[in-house]
Amino acid sequence: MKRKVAVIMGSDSDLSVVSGAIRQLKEFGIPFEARVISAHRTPAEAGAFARGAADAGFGVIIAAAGKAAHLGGVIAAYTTLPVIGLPIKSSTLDGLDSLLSIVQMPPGVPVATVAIDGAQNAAILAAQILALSDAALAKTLAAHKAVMTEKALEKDRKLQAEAENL
Ligand code: RP5
Repeated sequence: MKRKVAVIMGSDSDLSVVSGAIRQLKEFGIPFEARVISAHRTPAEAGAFARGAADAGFGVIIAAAGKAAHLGGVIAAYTTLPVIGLPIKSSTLDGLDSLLSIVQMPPGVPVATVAIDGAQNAAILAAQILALSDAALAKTLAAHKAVMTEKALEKDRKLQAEAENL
């Protein structure tokens, strides 16, 4: 069975950032479901979702949240599925509050945390986890990396040519 990625966010105001993860999952052809679930405003839903996530066919959960961003931690408390925390820059503290709230988990309950607003990396990391048991997806990821490498090499070639003319 092809496992899905859950993309959950604390508020719909996170979507402008989280959409980057959704677009990347779509590009990889990975099935996903997107939800607004809040650790603070809908804690019962958060617990129920996390407890049922594995049986519902999810393989990885991306949890995006800002400010006192407890969503990933609460989700991770209720499931053994890998949880990827995506800190959102949604406050006057420039997202540092979100980052620290997500990354500083106590021993025993990890949340794999990407950069502030690092939506694309959240999706790529989720894909890499699923690719451990999906050879076709592993090939897709290798191709994606090869394209990225070629783009960077092209930038290097271009810069070297431009530097000659400075
Ligand atoms: C967090 O509070 C959400 O993840 C969002 O980043 C932030 C602000 O939420 P809203 O007031 O926009 O709903 O829980």
